[in-house]
Amino acid sequence: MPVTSAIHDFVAVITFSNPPVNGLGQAIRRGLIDALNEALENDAVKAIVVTGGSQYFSGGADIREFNTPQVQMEPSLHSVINAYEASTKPVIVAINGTALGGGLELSLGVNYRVASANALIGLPEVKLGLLPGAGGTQRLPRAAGLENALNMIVSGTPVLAKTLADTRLFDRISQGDAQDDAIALAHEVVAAGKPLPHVRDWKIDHPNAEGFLGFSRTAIAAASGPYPAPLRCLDAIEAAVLKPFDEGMQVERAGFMALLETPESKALRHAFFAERAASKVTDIGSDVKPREIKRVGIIGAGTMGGGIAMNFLNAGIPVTILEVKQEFLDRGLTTIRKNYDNSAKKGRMTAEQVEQRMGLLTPTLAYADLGDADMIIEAVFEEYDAKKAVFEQLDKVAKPGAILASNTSTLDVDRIANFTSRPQDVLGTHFFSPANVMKLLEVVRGKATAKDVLATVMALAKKIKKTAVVSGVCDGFIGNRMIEQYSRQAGFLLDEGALPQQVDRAIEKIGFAMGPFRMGDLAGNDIGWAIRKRRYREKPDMTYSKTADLLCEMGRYGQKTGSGWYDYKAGDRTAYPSAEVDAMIVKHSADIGVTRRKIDDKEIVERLIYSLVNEGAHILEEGIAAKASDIDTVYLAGYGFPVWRGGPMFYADTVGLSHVIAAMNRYAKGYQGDAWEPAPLLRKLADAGQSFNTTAKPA
Ligand code: T1G
Repeated sequence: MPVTSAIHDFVAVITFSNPPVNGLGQAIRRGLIDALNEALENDAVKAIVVTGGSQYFSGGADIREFNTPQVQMEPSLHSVINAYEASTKPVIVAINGTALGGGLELSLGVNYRVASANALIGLPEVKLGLLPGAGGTQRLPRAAGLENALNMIVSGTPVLAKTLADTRLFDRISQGDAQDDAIALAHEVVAAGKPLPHVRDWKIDHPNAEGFLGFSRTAIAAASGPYPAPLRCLDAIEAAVLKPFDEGMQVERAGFMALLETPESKALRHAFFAERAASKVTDIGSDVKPREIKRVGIIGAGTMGGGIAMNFLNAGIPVTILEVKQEFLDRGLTTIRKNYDNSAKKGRMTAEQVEQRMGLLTPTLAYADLGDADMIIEAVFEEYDAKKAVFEQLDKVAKPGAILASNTSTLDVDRIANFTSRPQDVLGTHFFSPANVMKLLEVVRGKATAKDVLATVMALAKKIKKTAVVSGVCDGFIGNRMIEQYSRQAGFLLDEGALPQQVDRAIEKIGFAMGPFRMGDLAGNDIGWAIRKRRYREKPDMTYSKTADLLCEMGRYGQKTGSGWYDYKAGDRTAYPSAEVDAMIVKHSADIGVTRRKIDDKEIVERLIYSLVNEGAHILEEGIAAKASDIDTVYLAGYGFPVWRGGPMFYADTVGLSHVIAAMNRYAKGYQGDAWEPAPLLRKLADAGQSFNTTAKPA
């Protein structure tokens, strides 16, 4: 039963349950109303306690209902809160654990609130591009004070209940069991015949509310960038201060409805769902039991290997790290320690924690020392010969059932798996650099990868706080295969008339963290050069602008060599446009007989993003990605795609796929037009008026 009632003496205890986070879904809302009515009709009941009865009081509105008819069905959350507020018998909420969004708003509608000291309390709606839509903006400032409420609502960050102990929000902070304390309070209220207080009647006390709101408006406007929600939150809070309660509720309602329709909120909600959906693999059910990972081995103590190791150390998992030479091992360990020491200096961890983590790390030069590892991750050179040497060794020393993973970013995982006698235990774990910082992890499922191996790595990813997305085997997997098309377009734009700074500026203006050329300078242009050299052999038909090769021939590898697409000054990461590079680009256009033309920002943005979209469509069609939202998650978590645009596939859905095709057809008539052959899936969906993302289709 989603909602149950039990009578303790004369107190009705109503408990609602809706795993995983006690969201206030339709069945819960209905059950809460029925249980209330039953308690009101029962003469033996003198007071009512409402509780979530698990580690969650409630995560708020059930977001799984957001795109379904249930969300419109009565009773709405408003109706539930109104009914509880109108109760003629005292109602006490027992906040046993996390109370977020609508869960906190429900609590604010009743007469008394008891919270566990360590329960997390928050209104996180702003993180979904919304504002609290069930009275939170009106009641929280009355109960927790204007400044506390504003901070909580505008940041969306939850706080511990005990930090609000000196406000009117909670009548009691519980050190033990919140439900027991709520029942005790019910007894007191009934015995004393206490009145039924309502938060809506309370005044907002602040010595200079208007001054504070004015100051906050300036600060929020400056900090909220492209997001409309924070200022809308402020509007509603201001109405709580300046207007009667019911009028304030109308301002809140209007703000909520307006935000619901904004592309930013749609994109944020899509991103939230997409990330959680990515961890679910269709053919792996809960019957597939993950293997236990108690110890990890890592081959290679370079930048990648060291960064990967830190993820496990941070999660308390011991790591054995292997190198071929003592000198490399020493250097790797020094770097890891330096990273931790830097974090300690910035106050992010204590000196003791640094020692604890370093204590979990065992360096070795001997493969035999990896015999007790439950999972071994290889992070050596991107060459088959190097991988072959490592995996043949691992096959000899790894214990039966150990998972063997390759951190390759472009090579064929199936071929790597066949270097061993146990391809079922092999898969790819593609970390992004710096591996201890970047959230994305592409988990590459080989043809032979066993289900429990994949399930293990997906669960492990959660443990080390990565956003994991499953990719099939192909050159570049999801992220890099798409970025190659994007880089090709960036190069063609140079051939035709643009300069690196113009391309970067155009794409950064729409919200990308970094344009393709600044990104190349950061990552090292020599890496792309090496990959292209391989491509020239393997795929001679694939065309590229020569400018990137010419740049490397000039020795301009990027920040690490002090110059790349841009010039750099020592100790300064600012990218300064380079006259030398501009001249090289202009000369190259002349050499290939292209008359340079002025290219506008719109064309730059469309060509860069639609090149991602078209390759994404191929990837989806080939089953390399299981769903469009997985591709979006890759780009949001790993490639600096602006979150408020929801990822490339969602962005294309928002533009409309037929518009995307129309633009591609235009570009097909231009320079290097062959790149613009629409993927069959894109064409099919566009013809049918459909979108890539079916579950989170923008309305
Ligand atoms: N409803 C339903 N399911 C939810 C949920 C929710 N509100 N929140 C999370 N889940 C699922 C999630 O999909 C995942 O499922 C599992 O719970 C664990 O989540 C009118 C309109 C609660 C702090 O914005 O911030 O009230 O993948 O992996 O790190 O004002 O989820 O296991 O199947 O994230 O422990 C306001 C959003 C709604 C809360 C838990 N509420 N959620 O974090 O685990 S709007 C929110 C979170 C609202 C009213 C408005 C976090 C969490 P699965 P998880 P976690």
